[in-house]
Amino acid sequence: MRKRWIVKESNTDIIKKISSELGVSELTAKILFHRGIKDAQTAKNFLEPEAAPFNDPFIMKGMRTAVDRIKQALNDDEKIFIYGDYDVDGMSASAILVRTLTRLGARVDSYIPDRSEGYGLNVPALQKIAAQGCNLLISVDCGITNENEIAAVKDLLDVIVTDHHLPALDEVQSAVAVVNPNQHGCPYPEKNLCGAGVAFKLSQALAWELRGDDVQNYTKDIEIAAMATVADIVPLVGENRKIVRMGLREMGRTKCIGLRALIGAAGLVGKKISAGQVAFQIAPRLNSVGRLRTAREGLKLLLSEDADEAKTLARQLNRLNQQRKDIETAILSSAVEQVKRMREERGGNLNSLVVSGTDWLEGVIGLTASKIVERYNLPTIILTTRDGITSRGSCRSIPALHMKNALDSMNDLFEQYGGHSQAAGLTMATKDIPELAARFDEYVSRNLRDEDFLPILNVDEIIHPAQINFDVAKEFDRFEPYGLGNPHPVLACKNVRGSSAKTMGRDNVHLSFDIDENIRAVAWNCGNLAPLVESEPIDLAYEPEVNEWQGELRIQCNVSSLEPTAAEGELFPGREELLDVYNFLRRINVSSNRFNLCALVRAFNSETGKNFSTYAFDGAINVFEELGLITIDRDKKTFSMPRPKTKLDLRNSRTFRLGSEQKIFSPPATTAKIIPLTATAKLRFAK
Ligand SMILES: [Mn+2]
Repeated sequence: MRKRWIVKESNTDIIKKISSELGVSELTAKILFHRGIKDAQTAKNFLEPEAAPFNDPFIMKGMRTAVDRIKQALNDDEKIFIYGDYDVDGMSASAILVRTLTRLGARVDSYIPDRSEGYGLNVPALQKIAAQGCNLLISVDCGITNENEIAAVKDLLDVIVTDHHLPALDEVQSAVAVVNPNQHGCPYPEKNLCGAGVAFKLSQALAWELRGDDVQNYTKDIEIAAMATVADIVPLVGENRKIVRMGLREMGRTKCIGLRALIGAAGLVGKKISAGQVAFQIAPRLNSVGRLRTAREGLKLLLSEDADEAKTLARQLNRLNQQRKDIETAILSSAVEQVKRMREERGGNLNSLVVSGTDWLEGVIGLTASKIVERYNLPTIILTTRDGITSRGSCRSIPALHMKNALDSMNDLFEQYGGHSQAAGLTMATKDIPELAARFDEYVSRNLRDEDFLPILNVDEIIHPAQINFDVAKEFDRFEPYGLGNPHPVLACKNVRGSSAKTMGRDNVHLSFDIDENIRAVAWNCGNLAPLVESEPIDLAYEPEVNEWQGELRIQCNVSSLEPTAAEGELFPGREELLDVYNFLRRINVSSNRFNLCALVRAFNSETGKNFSTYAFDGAINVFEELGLITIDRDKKTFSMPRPKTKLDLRNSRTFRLGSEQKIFSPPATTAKIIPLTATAKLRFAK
């Protein structure tokens, strides 16, 4: 699918000012500007979060009262319970407080509900905890919506709520203290902390109060807080950025035996760990145990004092994570199968996707919905039913469509629903799913234009890789860690010439090539495009990185998007040409089902004497895919050509409509704008 490039807007004066005051390149200043940074001090705090101070935890409303009550519990040797949540944030927040209080000499125990008990505090659990002789309960990552439950056990238990979620309408009044930067009237400046972040701040406050530990130097368990901050997908800006940057640094030498085992199970021992590795390799392992078994096992790991026990637990998590992946793959392939049938039956013209199944794991359908959106770039709802009567759905959207508004327009169909612009959840009667599918599709088609369905590539700067010098590339390191609120910078350039393309990795899935002879580019999962890079100009999005290669430092372009460039003046294939391509594909498919785009273009051109660019040929294939005339399995690299089930109408294909209106061919080759850099390009191979 062709991407729509949107170059972010900037302000030259501010960029020049940041650049000169901070001594960074204008490119770096521009990327900072695109992250909402408009002055040199904020920019400095962003680039050097370690040097920026922690906020004083006692600014948080309720912190003083909470600390005093915990101090009293320590003095009176009361038994304290930590009550958490079953996701990574909840497990981590629990672990941080248990570890802190244990260090301070408290008698402390913990409780995490099962998914079947539901999220947050529940009365039976609270009563059971009180019956174990506990006087003080501290909630982490939950509790802010549980006024009723806290009131119900008021005579049995003192409750301190620590949370980061937005408060409900009826505020918590029955708790001894409420610590939540998002509660009404809390002056704490950092509103984006996760539950474990709040637990970490409480630990800082307790250590200062009871041990006189300087808040600015207190970083115990910061690596656990960092893991949760990444996993909970809160913005990695402000104090969160400081926590994650410092926590990632500590991760490799963590004193938490369980986390060390987890890092080992993920195969990351001795490696510099990035936020991405936490998000995709470490956190999912902890998450799976909460999804498939009980989060108490995850917490047990984080609290383990025994390396052998921790290793055994971490190995179990590996197995569960594999199981979760298998379930995800099964749901995904069944969903893809449904999309394929819908395309064939409707002859294209899909504006949205509504797919459903029986006994699909509720904890997994949200992940699947995200993958489906990634693949088709259509607003998607995935539903699952257990009893056949009621279904639960997970919704994911594309930027042009506000999902919550779409659901509002058909709220008569739902028993329950909620969410925001890009994600939502719902519960409804299974029998109404066909009606949901029809009305949702109609809503989307009414509200979106064809070009809204093109995936968007947000570009920080149009710049040719040869213009990136060594100094500038080095500055890119300082943007890490990446995550919500701080995406990878995207540099892009059209009409680039590549050479010396080589495939690498297992099954030759990855690609490396040279730009301008001496700039190395690496494109993951693009191995099949090696012939394209060799023979035609390409459109690139990339991020520069400095790395060491054969003892020499050099710049590498990490390619995030690689597309064929349209030849200048070339038009989108018309009806006749599409028919030629279609007949060619049918002929080929009789003897081979191998799908290799570059090889197919060559064969087509030599067989028909035409001169199709890869871009035009790929456009034609997109049209057939949308119309259900071709099914491509991009993992297996095979294709099949089902017989059309409906009368063919090319105008049912969005790509055809956009193409014939000349809305998807790239504009004439963009000449990269040159921006002044701090040093000359000669430095590229500096040692
Ligand atoms: Mn949370």
